[in-house]
Amino acid sequence: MDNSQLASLLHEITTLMELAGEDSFRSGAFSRAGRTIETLPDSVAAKVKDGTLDSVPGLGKTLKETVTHLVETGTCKQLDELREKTPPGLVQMLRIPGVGPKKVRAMHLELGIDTLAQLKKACEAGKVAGLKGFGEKTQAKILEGLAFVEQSSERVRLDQALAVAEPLVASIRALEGVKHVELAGSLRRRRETVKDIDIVATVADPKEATAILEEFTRLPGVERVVGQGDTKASVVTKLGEGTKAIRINADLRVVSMHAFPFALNYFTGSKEHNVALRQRAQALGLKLNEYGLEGEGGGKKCKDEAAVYQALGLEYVVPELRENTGEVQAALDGKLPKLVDIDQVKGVFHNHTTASDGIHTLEEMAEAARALGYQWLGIGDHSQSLTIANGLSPDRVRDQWREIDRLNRKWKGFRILKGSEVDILPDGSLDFDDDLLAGFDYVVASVHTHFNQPREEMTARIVKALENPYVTMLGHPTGRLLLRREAYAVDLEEVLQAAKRHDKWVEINANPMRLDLDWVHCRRARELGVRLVTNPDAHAAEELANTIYGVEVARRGWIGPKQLANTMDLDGVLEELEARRKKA
Ligand code: DGT
Ligand code: CA
Ligand code: ZN
Repeated sequence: MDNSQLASLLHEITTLMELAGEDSFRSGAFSRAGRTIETLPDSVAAKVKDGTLDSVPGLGKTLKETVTHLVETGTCKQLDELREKTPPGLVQMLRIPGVGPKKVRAMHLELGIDTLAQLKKACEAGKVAGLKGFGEKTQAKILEGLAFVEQSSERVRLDQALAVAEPLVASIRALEGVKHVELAGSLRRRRETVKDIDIVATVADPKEATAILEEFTRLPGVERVVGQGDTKASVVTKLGEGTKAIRINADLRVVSMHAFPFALNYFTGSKEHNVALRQRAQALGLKLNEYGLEGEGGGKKCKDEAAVYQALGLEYVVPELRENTGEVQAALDGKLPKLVDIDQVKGVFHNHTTASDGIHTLEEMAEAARALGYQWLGIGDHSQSLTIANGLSPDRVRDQWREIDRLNRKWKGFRILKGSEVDILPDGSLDFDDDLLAGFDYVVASVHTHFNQPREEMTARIVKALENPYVTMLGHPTGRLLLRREAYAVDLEEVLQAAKRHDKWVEINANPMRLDLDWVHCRRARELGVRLVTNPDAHAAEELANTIYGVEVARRGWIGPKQLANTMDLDGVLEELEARRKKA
């Protein structure tokens, strides 16, 4: 069981406890433990096995027992009992915007509603409106929300949410009277998936807030209004059309100029980062919340977020780092890392052309890379055994090399690099023999088949591939497809250790559907001193721009420019690859 599976069981316990009406103090402990475990690079399951669970912070006696049961059996008594007594429909109802555990409980206890279908019927019959604290309006919202739940998945990918959120923010910025507007929430922190779009804005004149919120609900892309008050509006936005349309909830909060930095900071989160900031404020005798920072002499003025951190005696913490994984202490000590920036990327290694399963030619890909300001572009088409992706035979590889040499005579200060994305075969050997591999500038080794191998076998397979002297880097190390396909079972700690031992790089695949290595393990790679590299794995020229998503993962993982191989300039990369080949 990996950490994210374990965390989701803990979150499930929290949710079920809330639905059962249990004390929020008790249920909160499970959700906090889940959040902690999500951010740990080491396998908690392994800690259970070797009896070192004590090293996980914040687990009391009960939680340790629960975690042990969950790891050993996949469940625990408490979870079994909760699942037993909770109709699954109640959990689904929580996805209706504006409906929390209290409302679900009321509908369940007083109207006997157990399923979404029953809820729909009850709303249509007007029964829900009659419940204490509900009313006609709430009932209508629930009906609309039901349609939303039917059409939306629980979380959406970062790129999908940004595609909706960025134009939305630009439109709000253009509204008359709006002073500042920023994305907040997990989207601003650039998490790989998000639940919704959080936006915070401010107006010069508080009387204008209502008008701004009203205009917001009418912006293009807004499909439906979920709720609208004096300071906040919630809408459902729509991306794409027909059965493939994606619906994302978006909240706009309008606050006063004075409160803006505090509100932006609060709604950016994460929740855990906020808690740590509040503790820091308390230690200074101050009180921090979404409205301001209060001391003995009254409220402090902060002109922006940086000033808020300054008032707390902290270095400014960029949103990507706000996960309470040590950033507040580092900010206090003046030891925050210098993070890599997209402008520092000089090239990318893992891209496809029409020779395998890409849709643009070598030359088209190269021109697109030049347009992005890159100094070099690595091509890594698939290898021979991957026939579904039109993998290259050794002869076709040599044809491609000749074509690359020909093209490379055209440019000054720019080069195409000869690479391959070579398949790691089920036994860990590579899909090309060493003689051919020696002829490439570099080699990306990736797993594309036999995803169901047991964990030990998969780990050994990848470690063996990393032992090959011609392999430069490991491609998409877990094979996950966000919200679609789980990672294959693999011990990333062992893989990272092997990468360290053999001086190999590990890819952060920048395709927004993948984003593996994930940020948690980037943190671990950083500790181990394993060099990382981000690659868009572009199958079309425009996908080269996806590199930004990989850089965001690196930033969330505290990675600086030196540790990301993409920041080498043309001379640097040629020298580095030459040195590696000499060693091989
Ligand atoms: P998401 O939407 O699940 O991808 O993640 P977030 O972080 O955007 O979470 P969301 O949308 O529920 O709330 C946005 C921010 O608001 C969150 O990052 C921190 C703040 N916030 C929300 N609820 C609480 C709370 O109960 N306590 C504290 N301290 N902060 C909260
Ligand atoms: Ca959010
Ligand atoms: Zn691949």
